[in-house]
Amino acid sequence: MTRGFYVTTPIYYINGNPHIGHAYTTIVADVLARTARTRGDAFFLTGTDEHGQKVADAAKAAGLDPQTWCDRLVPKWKQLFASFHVEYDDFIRTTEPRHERLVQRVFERLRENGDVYRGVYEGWYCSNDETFWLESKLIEGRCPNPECRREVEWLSEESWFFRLSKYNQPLLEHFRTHPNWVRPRSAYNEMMSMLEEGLEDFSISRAAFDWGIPIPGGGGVIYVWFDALLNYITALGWSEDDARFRRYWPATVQLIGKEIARFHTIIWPAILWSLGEKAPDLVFAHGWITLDGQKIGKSLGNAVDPETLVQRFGADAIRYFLLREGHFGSDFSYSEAKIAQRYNDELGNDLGNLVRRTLTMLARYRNGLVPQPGETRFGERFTELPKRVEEAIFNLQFRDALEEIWELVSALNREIDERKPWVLAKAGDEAALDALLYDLCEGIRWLAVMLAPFMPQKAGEIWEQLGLRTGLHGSWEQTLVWGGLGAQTQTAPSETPLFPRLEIAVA
Ligand code: ME8
Repeated sequence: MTRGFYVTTPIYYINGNPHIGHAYTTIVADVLARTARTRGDAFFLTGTDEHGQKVADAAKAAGLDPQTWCDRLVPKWKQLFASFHVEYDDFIRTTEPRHERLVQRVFERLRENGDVYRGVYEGWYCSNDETFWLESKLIEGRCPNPECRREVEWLSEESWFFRLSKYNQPLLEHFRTHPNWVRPRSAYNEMMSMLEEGLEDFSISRAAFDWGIPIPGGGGVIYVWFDALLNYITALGWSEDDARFRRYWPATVQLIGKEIARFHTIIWPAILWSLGEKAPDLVFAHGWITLDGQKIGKSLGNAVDPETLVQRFGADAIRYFLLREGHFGSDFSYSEAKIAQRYNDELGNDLGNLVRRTLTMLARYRNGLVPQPGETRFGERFTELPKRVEEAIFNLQFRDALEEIWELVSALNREIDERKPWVLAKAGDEAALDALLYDLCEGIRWLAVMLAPFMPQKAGEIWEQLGLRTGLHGSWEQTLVWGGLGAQTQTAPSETPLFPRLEIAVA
């Protein structure tokens, strides 16, 4: 059976409203899934992490029981993803019966095979990070996470443990034999040194509070991370729908922010191996969007409201910015001035004007009808471009992919500037004018196809302006053959520019 492409995002804590960081990972997953769908079968999962103290505390502060709170928050998250044109295949909530059932089954399975055992846990716990810390790691008695630094509490309770130490050697081995399974390199190296330091078993039950999945047979609830990680296989129907599970597992790529790399590249594969399943092919731990040098986040209170950004710049411009601004994997800083600049220069001037100028000339010289192709100056030169763009996307180098696409944008603009269609028209060189106008329209058609994963709505608008109806999301190999645009296609230029200029007051 051929395997489908499976991409996941973290499931997000819903202790508050979503911010731009959550939109970011989900948009990246969407770009991958949309590109993968042009080649065949793809499955894209996102969702919400609803158990644990953090969510329980937020509900309490709002005077609601946790379930009611979650039910009220989830629509906001779904709305956000819809505003950004995200098309996931499944949205999982950890309070759904399908998930609770699976987590309990896994717990029982691991208890039977001895990887989950009973002991006493004593230690320092940070409820904000839902993490136990060794005393030696605390900084002045507080949580060592630089983004948190909250007070930790001493917990002492009977507990169920997961035998992580048993997987220390297999993990080291896996990291050594699969040097690209965790990217970027910085995350790989950091995880490798944790493995070299040695792993300890850790507690996976909580007796002190009850907002979680009950441990089968009693004794508290299951630790929120143990519960949450399993979402990735719940959605595939692990232990219930084997054909579906085998079709997508191991995941092609699991996207996460770098702060949760330890959970996904050390604990997660260990749990999977304990179940007899494989580790994902790739975990990519991306960098942070920062504001004034600090990670944007709920806890710091510097969160940027994504809906406001959509209203101001449009969803596709934000998608473009997020993928174009930083190298995927590295941190990058956020500012509205930077978004506005890319919007006006790259989207408005380069791309938007190219489409407008071309279609205006076509209307003037050819009644808006695509002419017969002539001798092309582009076909050969760009034959390899789609392949290079695709490769960059599947290699998660989104910035490079967009830069490659912009080579074509610039080449087409240069062609207009240098060959001056108005001069050809005046000179009555009809054959040269036909060939040039055809190349420009065909180039724009190629741009729409390659930009569709990044800017689905704008690509759709370009497609319509070209007078095309279907095929925007088809296989690149078949669609991107130079000359594919039919002569005599009636174009339908729009009055409104694709990216109306923003007047910006930049501080
Ligand atoms: O960690 N820049 O949920 P969470 C880039 N529930 N990405 C950011 C970001 C920023 N400033 N802020 C958040 C959790 N993100 C757990 C995950 S998975 C089994 C459980 C993104 O609500 C990034 O993907 O804290 C990060 O890893 C995720 O949101 C954390 O979301």
